[in-house]
Amino acid sequence: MSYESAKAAFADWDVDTEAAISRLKTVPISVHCWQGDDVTGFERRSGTSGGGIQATGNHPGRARTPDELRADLEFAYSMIPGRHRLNLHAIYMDTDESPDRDQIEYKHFAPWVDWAKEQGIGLDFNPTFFGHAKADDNLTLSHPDAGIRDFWIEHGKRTREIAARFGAELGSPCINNIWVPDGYKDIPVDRMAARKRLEASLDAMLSVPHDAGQMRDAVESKLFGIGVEACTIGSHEFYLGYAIRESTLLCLDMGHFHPTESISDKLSAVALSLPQILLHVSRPMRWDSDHVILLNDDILAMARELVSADLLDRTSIGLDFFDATISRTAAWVIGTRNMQKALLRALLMPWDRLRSIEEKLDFTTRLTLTEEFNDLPFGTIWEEFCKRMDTPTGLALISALTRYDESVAARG
Ligand code: RNT
Ligand code: ZN
Repeated sequence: MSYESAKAAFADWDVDTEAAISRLKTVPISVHCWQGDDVTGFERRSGTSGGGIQATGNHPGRARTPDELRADLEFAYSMIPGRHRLNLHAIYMDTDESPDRDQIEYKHFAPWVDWAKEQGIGLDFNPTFFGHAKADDNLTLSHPDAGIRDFWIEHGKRTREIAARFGAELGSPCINNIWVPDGYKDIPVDRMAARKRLEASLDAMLSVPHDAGQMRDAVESKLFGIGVEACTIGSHEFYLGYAIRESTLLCLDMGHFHPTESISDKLSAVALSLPQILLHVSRPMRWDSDHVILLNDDILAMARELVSADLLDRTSIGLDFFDATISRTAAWVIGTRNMQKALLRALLMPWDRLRSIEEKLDFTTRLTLTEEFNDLPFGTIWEEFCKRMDTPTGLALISALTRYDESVAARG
């Protein structure tokens, strides 16, 4: 089908495909660096990720150095329409020095900023509270030992400073997202004490004010993790309250809730109390497994809420998945494009018509319309978008992904 006839098919429903395409161009996705190397990082002092985060698989081609990771990202970005961001974790330093987490400085990450400037992309950041001897108990900011808490508080403070510098250098606010693995494997007797310690540590970490034009704090909740089945200190209720009280962003990760709960329903609810939201778009399978996101009902429902509730301008869309059984660059490309496809579909919905029918409580027509509408030629609009953005689709995309994957297979 030609773009012109697809455009006409949408116009029959009073949907303007040009407006949808223009809007989609302006939505950046924060691509997470950690899909490129299975959450390993470039620290010289520690190894596996830990903290319940686990990438499984041994597909060849894992990026082993910052240069390899940047090369992989450049390729991935060239296959993703539009201009996006990079989400770095503190273990992705690029330096010959071996600073411990409480010693990291901007200079250890400066090469990333030079590269981001060259690429014309913004950076986001994350303190890394896992994969370290001082996180072996799965307790960091809520550890009963004040020395351990102080170590992690210092780490967090430093990441905020680095994030602010990222934002200043790149002229775009850097979101610094705090996720800690803290929790208990078996039933604790004093949840309150642990939560008070986490709260006090966060307060100490966030005590230094930073310009919101340079950096913004986000806090990420979780239901449970492997090894912390009985109690997660930073639960949803904990962080929802904290974010509202302290004016931080709330990060909603799609893998961090009970499987029958969905982020799509939470967005409009939390947005009433929070000015800005961060998403970790992910695909949980049976647990927080971080599979590559598909264009499935969950993603579509979430994108629809972002558009329907007019939340696109105050939501930062970050990705959080890592699969080591497939090409890591293909994983980035497929996942990011799926997020964009979901947004495009949402932007192409006949919202006015649907809203007026819902207001009349005409649920039959609402269902008929949404289901008939599914047959419209969304794929043709997506193809047109990719063509305008100079990005391949279909067979051309597949062969480019395969060629790149073959070119990095010898990395060992
Ligand atoms: C862990 C959280 C967290 C991490 C990243 C690497 O369950 O989702 O966001 O995946 O920080
Ligand atoms: Zn996450």
